[in-house]
Amino acid sequence: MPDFKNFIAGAWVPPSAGAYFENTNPADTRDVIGRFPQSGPEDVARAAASARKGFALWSRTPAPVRGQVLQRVGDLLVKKKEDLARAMTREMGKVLLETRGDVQEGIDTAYYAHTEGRRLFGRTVPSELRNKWAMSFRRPIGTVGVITPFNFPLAVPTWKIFPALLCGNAVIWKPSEDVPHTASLLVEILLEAGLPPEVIQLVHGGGDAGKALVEHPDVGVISFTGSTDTGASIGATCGRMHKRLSLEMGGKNAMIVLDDADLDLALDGVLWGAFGTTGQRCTATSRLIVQAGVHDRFVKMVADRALKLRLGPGLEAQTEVGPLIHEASRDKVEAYVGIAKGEGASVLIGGARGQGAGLERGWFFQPTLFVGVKPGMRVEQEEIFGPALSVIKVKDLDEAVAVNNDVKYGLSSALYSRDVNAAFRALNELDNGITYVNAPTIGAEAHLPFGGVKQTGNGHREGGWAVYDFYSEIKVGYVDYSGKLQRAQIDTEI
Ligand code: UN1
Repeated sequence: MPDFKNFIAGAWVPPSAGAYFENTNPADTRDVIGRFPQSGPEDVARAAASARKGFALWSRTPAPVRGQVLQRVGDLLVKKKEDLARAMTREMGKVLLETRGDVQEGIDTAYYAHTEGRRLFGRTVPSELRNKWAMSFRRPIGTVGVITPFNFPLAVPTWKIFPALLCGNAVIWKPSEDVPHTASLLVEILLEAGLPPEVIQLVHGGGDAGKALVEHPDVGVISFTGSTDTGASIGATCGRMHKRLSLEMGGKNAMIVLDDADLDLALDGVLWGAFGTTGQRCTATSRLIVQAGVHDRFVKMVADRALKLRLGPGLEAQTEVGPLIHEASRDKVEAYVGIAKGEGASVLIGGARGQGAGLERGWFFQPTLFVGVKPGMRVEQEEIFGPALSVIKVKDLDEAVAVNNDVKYGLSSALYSRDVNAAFRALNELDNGITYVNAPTIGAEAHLPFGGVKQTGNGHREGGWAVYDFYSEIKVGYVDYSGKLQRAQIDTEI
């Protein structure tokens, strides 16, 4: 079994304490991908010292030149797309079609970053005084700590690392313990593309490594995607230490289906939204809010099709739903089946582990439909992060909006209707960072801002143009060429 290493101070190195963890295939736990470093504060401290040097060099490199490195990263991702997708599916379970999409999202993010190197706009504005110039521009910040989840092992890290690099920062990356192999492959690509080695540091490990990164005084910026609980403790530390922080956390995303919807279209949408990635997306559809007139018919349509979804290893061509990431995750979904029943909902389909040939050694769980769910029940309020969908019946759009909004999260939502007035009302009234009309809650594109309201985040956005604000400091410059003292707000002409 191979031993993988950290990448610190320009070299692949073993962890300082000599401890490792195993990384296994969630579809077949006999398949061990390798042992990865269990890092701690010492490794993080070495990474931070090296990142300072990397930053000194990289922050002075012209942004268009930094962009060219990211262009080469994009080219390498294109070239290696299939191999990466296979490694990712082996490591975290989702079907190949989806890991290819995950790599594509990284490619899109790389090319966006490349061209942003020739923009990174500041603003030049008129001064209120004569013969004075007023402008703003962007400066790199320093060392950015990036902590990423398992479900998009490539795309989500690229959302953070690529703009952070393009803005001229150095990065220390602590990927999820569930997907360290993809992380190692991506760092190899960054180096092959010509990124100066000390600009990127890869520190594998679990909570200890993450905590050391968040607490390190040299790491002034933290970007985290993961659970709301972990985000809260990171937030407490960053608040105390006055760090810049971007949090992307849970969701309890709803699809609303009105009586006038194209039900066949909504059916394709809900299956993809709820059971794609085995429900393990922060954008996954986990509530289906259906208007009374079509409720019974639509629920039957969903149940009939969901029953036919083929569970299996993501590397097999016929598989539609892969395994959950690990045992604790399957236990959690299983526990929610008991919780749903205890609260008076019924399990229409699924509710059990995957059974049958080829499913014995992985963390498979059947697509599950909870019906008779009432607003306020735990399966209606809490993020399950698995293939479980709660169905809620409502009388009209007003009630649907109220149900959608009455959760602590606010990432994504979807409305299926043919009524243009309903569509615009949904866009305006649903409390989410993203609303889809006649499309499922998943599938955000890399060049638009991504993020949620309420407990989903802390006000920042990833993706698109917005993320560049997070990774750069705005500096303002005034040049007075009048040759005399001009006092702002005092020597006024009006
Ligand atoms: C996530 O689940 O953390 O919109 C990200 C989507 C994907 C990204 C999901 N493009 O579903």
